[in-house]
Amino acid sequence: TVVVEDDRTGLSVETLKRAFQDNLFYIQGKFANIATQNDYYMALAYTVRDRLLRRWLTTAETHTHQGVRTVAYLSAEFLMGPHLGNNLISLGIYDEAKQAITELGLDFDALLQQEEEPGLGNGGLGRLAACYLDSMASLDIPSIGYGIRYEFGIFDQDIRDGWQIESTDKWLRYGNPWEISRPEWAVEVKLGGHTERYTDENGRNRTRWIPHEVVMGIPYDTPILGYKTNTATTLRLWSAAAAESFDFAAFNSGDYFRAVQQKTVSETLTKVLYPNDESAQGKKLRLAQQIFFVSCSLQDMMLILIRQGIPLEQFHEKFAVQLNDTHPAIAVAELMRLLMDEHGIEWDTAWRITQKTLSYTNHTLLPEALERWGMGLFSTLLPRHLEIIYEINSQFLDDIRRKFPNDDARLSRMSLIDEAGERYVRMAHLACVGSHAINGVAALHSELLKQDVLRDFYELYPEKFSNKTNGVTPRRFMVLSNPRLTNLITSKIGDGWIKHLDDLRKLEAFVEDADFRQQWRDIKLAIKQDLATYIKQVNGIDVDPTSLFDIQAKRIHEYKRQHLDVLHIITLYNRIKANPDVHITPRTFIFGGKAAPGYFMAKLIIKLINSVGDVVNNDPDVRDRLKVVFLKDYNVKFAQRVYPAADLSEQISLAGKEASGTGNMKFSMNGSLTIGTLDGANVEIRDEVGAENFFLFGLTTPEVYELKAKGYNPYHYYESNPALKAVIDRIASGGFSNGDTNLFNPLVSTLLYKDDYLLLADYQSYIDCQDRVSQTYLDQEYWTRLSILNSARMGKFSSDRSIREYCEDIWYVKPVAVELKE
Ligand code: DL6
Repeated sequence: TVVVEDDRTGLSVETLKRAFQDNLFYIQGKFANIATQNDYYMALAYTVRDRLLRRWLTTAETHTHQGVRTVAYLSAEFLMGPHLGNNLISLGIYDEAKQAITELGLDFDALLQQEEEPGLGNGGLGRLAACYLDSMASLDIPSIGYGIRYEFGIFDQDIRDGWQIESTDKWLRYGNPWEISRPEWAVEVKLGGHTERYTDENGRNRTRWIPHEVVMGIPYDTPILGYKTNTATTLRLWSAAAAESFDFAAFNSGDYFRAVQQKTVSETLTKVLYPNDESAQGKKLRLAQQIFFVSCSLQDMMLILIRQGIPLEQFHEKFAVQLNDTHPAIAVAELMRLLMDEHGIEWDTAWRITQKTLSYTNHTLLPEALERWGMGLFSTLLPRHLEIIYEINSQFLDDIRRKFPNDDARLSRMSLIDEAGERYVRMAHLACVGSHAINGVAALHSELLKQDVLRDFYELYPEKFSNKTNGVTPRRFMVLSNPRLTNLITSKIGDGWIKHLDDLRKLEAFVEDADFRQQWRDIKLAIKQDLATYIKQVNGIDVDPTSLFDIQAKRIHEYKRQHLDVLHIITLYNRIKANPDVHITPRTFIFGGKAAPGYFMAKLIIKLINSVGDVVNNDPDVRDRLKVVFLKDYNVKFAQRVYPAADLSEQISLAGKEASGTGNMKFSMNGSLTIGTLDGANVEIRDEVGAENFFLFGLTTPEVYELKAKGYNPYHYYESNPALKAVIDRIASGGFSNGDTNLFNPLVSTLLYKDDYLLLADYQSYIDCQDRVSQTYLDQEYWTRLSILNSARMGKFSSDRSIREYCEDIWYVKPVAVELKE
């Protein structure tokens, strides 16, 4: 019999080819001679999307039919990365698609590269949300991600004369084949205005909000297919639109500008992602973005229940809503408002539902990242929410008074309103009070929350607190990013590890197998060679792939201490200058990361890296033993090339500052060794891989506290350490700025006289540790053993493990199998 596969669902190479050509013709409207690379990418993307749709719709149908309990993951950021390759992996047709495209005479890798990634996040927090969506779908957890469809995501970064230059990220320019808009499910969001009391038909006192403005939220849905399962969940991103797009009264009176003004103002709401990582600025538009996506999402959940005839009193039974940091924390007041004002539910019931529904993850210990909103702004934009927050606060403070009588200091520390000076609404406090669960993102971070940042809340509600150490998806960050290593691992232990990452432990059996080690090394070298080729193309710098690739890739921030890495580079450079024949293990220092556009010091660090590179890379005394490369425009797509290429991963934040880190996990999984402090998840990574397989340096968190308490004097370290002094002096005297002693002065004087992040205190320990790294790298067999053990012991850091913990301890949501009907 002849079997003809359906062009929209068939998975064979022949069918994929036919479907691709069909989509090129009927969707892109092009034939081969005039088709652009982007047309080919789109045709392939639609071919893949077609194959997701059956699973997606069947999942929705199954979940609706069974009335399942669902996780709603609320996040202002989802840093998804390109979808095409990941979807091919999840569908299990990566090789077939590659063959089909190649047989059509096209370059498959070029088509993958063609995708403009949706950069709807700044860094770790947004990427974590994306990993969690992947794991929830892969574990068959009914779930939906809710966020904002920013028209411009994180800016594109260029480097000119060593400085960061930003440009807008026009990711939607050529269309987005992965999303489907659902204007029929639009909802309205109110802003501004005032409130009024009234008595309803049952004689109850109610409040109504008369807004100044109403904005429409249009949902755009993207399928999230789990790895080799039928479950495809949804990422629903909201785009703002004017409720009334054209003011005819204004138009008719001849005021053409005013006729469209409302539309422009409304659409501004979701125009752009705020590019600040770890810093909160009380900007009106940002608060408007937060209420916008939170209100849209909560209303959407209510509509889902209403359509199914489920009473809203059961809201908390049907939805577990996770607040990804405080950006969605206004949900506490908004859920109360919707339940009471819009659906007539009494305060006490509404409050019970709210607390049972919501849970809050904290992602930062930095004081400047804790969100608070000035009262003036808050009351103007959200007058009704402020009333609700006042009432929550009044009941909350009564609670504290009962538990801790006569403790006014505690009351003012814990109040939802900061009243010392100008008044602010404290969003972390609101989130803590309105949630039934509060968690940090690594063991150390969760402990520090309890001891320090949220100590009062821990004393009041110890039962709410737990730790959920972050994880990352091995599908994107191993299978897709590192096919060579994936194939080698799979050839030895089968492919079960992709869903059960603990299985990587089986690799330990091969550590003493010299052939295996050789293969492992060959793969690393080949990947480094690829990166070297890229560096040559983009940066014009020749790097030696056999040198130690020492990589620090993450947002640029003083607490992450990229400049400590630079102090090491200059230390080595000084050794060479003092004695050109000194032995140096050849190293390539690679940096990647963006600085917030308004963060002067971070931008100056980028300039310093590039300036040091200019000198070191071109000094004949160095004899190419050291190279310094800054890779511009670090994003998810690029990160996927970078993680597999590292020998050494730099995780060198000051202890007690990095909540978790997730890059640390991605590097280590791909066989790089870590040099790091006892900060964030480094602590647990070291526990897993073994202390002997981790390069540890630096002060511990208690030592940091102690040093600061007794009065830290960075200048003392400078004066008493000649090598350190020589490094700082070389920068200060213009050694990397053509003699200009002003350029890096802000950095130098901050280090000498302030040094909040204790670089000078950690300097010697870091240098000694780096010397051990250099020594260890000389023994390639030994290094390879450590590299294998690092991968083999990373099972804990799969986001599947994190999601299982959230499901069991916080969400109480169970997997639901999805069967495809024939
Ligand atoms: O939890 C994800 C990620 C952590 O791994 C990083 O350590 C942490 O810095 C980051 N936090 C933020 C803070 N944003 N806010 N607020 O991005 O979260």
